[in-house]
Amino acid sequence: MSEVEHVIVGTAGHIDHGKTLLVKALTGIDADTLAEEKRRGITIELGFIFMEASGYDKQIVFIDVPGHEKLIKTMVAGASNIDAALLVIAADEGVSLQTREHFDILNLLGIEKGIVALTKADLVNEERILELTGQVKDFLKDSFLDDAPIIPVSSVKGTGVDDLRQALLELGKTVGKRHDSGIFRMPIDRVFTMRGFGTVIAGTILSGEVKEGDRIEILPDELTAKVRGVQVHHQKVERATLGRRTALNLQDIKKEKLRRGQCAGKPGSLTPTNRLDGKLFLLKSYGKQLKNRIRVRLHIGTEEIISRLVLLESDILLPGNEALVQFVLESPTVALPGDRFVIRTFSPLMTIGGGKILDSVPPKHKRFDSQTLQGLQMLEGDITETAEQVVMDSGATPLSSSEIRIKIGEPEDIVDKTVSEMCDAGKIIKIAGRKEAKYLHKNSYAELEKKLLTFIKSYLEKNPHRMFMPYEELRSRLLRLTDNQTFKTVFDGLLVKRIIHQKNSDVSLVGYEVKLKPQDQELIQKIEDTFKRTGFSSPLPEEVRLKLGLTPKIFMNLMHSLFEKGVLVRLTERVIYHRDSFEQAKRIVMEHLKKNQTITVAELRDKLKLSRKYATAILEHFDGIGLTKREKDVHILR
Ligand SMILES: Nc1nc2c(ncn2[C@@H]2O[C@H](COP(=O)(O)OP(=O)(O)O)[C@@H](O)[C@H]2O)c(=O)[nH]1
Ligand SMILES: [Mg+2]
Repeated sequence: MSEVEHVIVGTAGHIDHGKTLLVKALTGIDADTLAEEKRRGITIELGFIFMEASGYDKQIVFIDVPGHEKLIKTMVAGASNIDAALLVIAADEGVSLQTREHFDILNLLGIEKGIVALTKADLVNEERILELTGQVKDFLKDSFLDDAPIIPVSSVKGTGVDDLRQALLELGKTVGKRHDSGIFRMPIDRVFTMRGFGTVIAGTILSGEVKEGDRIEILPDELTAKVRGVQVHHQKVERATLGRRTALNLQDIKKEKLRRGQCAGKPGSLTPTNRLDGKLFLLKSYGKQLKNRIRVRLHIGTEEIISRLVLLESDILLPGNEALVQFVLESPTVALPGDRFVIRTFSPLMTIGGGKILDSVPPKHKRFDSQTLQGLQMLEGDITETAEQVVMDSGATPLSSSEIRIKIGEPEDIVDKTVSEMCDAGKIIKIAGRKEAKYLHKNSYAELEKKLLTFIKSYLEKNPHRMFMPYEELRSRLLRLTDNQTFKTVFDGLLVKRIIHQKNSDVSLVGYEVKLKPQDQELIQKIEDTFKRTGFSSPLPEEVRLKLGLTPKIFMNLMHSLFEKGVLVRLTERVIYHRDSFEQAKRIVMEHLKKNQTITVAELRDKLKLSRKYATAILEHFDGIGLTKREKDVHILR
């Protein structure tokens, strides 16, 4: 059963124009099942009615919405996910207040198909039908219902009902497949308890699928529940997919925690937000200009939220115009880019506009900020632009293909392809070296490169005697901005480009030279001379420092630059040689080893006529750098 595609048709029209009776005439089923609905003769809740049609390979499902002006909220919730509209206009009354409002809402929600039924045809004559048909045509001019069939019916007498049913079946055939991001999402439009079935949520699946045993999340509350059972068309099924009217029996969750307006989704796939960015169209019929920060009712999915409307690019919005806006919500919700919304004013309660969500988890924006506006305009564009904007917005935090997918709500294969094209085009940069590749926008990447170079530069400025910055210090600075893998990628990139170079555990800028003050230059020369002169019997560093009368800090800096240049070689903490003495010692040890295969500390001591301290330091240093190795009391070539 669940294999059959659903065509979801929402009724629309003024109260008492005959929507509910028409659905009953088409299906034999009364949508007004509540006792209150029966008593008052009006629709209060959303009704879902399946139309049986033999030999038809799709399933028409009606959502019967209330027409009462106070129940527009319910109407929007019902109409937000429909494939087509059945606009009902009573032949005797013609186009009325809620006919207009419902029609506006259908337009704002981006509904693309529909049929018009002129109900209560039995109450008027042929002439009136012709006249009304003309009026309705004018009313629908240039809208999505421009070419829609207009069919007179009488639900009481049954005339025209077959024609209408036939037209609906034809229309159903033209409804294409819905766009699927592959990730389960279902705005909840009803919550109830069913005898023997427990707590049930119902809705239309917007994307992905759900099956028995799945864990789902209820948002924005971030509650999880387990799907005990799935029903489509009153039948138990194993799974339900995109576009199906679906009822889910939940366990591990209390009924009191559930309500219309929440959204069921794959855990972790939707992020609750208190802000939404969108493009808003203000209805011409509103007739007034809109000011910044007015409070509106925002209808999105099956939810209604009170919200401040921040105009991002102008001080006022004129009727019939569009603008980029940010909604500041009074309670959180979840949405995805591309979702449609409708806004209504408080008093009088009136639909005044609607549009499309561009960013579903935006930061707070400064108004009139050109970068913000540009970014939003880009989100309005095609998928490549949207994906690029998403990566750009993420800054120094790289995103994987699946993270990008979740943010833009597009199918896996399309996103993967887009990502690899953007990567080839150099718009985004791959951060390699992890299980899942992640990507950084080229601007953020360039920004990190710049930061890295700045860190090295400022280190070298602060340490004028040093030619290098310790690698670990650079790394820890970068890690305040990004993760380790990104740091490595940026660092290696600069190495390859020969902008920086690395020496052991130090890094510097290629071509950087220490420019010392003349007096420092002089001191350095003095230190060098001291070590050169003393040869193998070099002094303790501390002795040199005291002799020159330097502070430990200044002395250390000067020594550092001698080490960096390789003028001095540190054998141990206390034994330092000039490079000439070091090379000479090396030659002597090597020659001895060639002749005798082994050398001991005592042998070297006698050879160089040195104290044991120096001989030990020399051999241990050679062991340390892997030239020799120690075996018991002798050192041999490695
Ligand atoms: N004579 C006549 N009455 C109708 C027709 N359709 C609906 N009605 C009546 O109009 C009233 C409102 O109908 P209902 O379906 O509840 O309207 P809704 O508010 O649009 O759902 C009811 O009393 C119906 O019996 C029709 O085709 N002919
Ligand atoms: Mg009704």
